[in-house]
Amino acid sequence: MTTMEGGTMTGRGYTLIIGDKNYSSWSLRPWLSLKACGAPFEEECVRLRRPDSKAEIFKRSPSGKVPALKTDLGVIYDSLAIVEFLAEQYPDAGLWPKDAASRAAARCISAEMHSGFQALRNDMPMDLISRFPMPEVSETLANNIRRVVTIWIDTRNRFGHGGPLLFGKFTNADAMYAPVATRFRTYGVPLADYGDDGTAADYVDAINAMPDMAEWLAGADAEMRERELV
Ligand SMILES: N[C@@H](CCC(=O)N[C@@H](CS)C(=O)NCC(=O)O)C(=O)O
Repeated sequence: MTTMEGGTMTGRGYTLIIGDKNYSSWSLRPWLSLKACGAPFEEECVRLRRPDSKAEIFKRSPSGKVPALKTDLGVIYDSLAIVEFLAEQYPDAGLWPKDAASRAAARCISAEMHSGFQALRNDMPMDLISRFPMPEVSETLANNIRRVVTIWIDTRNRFGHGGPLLFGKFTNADAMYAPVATRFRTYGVPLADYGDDGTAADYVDAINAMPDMAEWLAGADAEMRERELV
């Protein structure tokens, strides 16, 4: 079977290797894109923060990181590579916007998230079910937050007319920014202090209101309860 681009279409027997749903922001991203394209898939969770976590991940993912997507074409072991792969495999799912200018913008902001925002990652790690005060805000962290707010406002204003997400309907760009939206809620970030005119706060609400986010959150909650019992 071939895709429209002439590439090989997989048999769709996907397994997504993920970390704990409460903590693994990189796992959440391709999981959301898989849900959005309606691809049937199995999940396999490797518990993070355990003595054997690294060894267990290496058994499944050559980079020693999650997420990884097992397909009949091989293991795709990076979040951005997975969502690109899904966009190729499911061209009708709209994982990238159809219009070239929107698609280029979506790829830019997705790549920017994938390769940057180190302070945001380190100082405000994803912890879905918890609520924490803001950490001490370094200049780098403040710049990271300001940049995310700017990206969300610009993208919503330019491309977001068809719905509440960055390009209206769900795209891979929302997958890349969804964990940030949860972090802003976990740490109660006062977005107005970072240049928000209400657009970024609305976007945080829109992401957190997605049914797929609710499903992931329920999974995180269940896993955390199970952790307490062990
Ligand atoms: N660039 C990778 C980053 C993946 C990553 O850092 N994953 C974390 C979990 S969210 C991980 O595997 N940590 C375990 C470790 O490094 O041992 C991607 O986009 O998939």
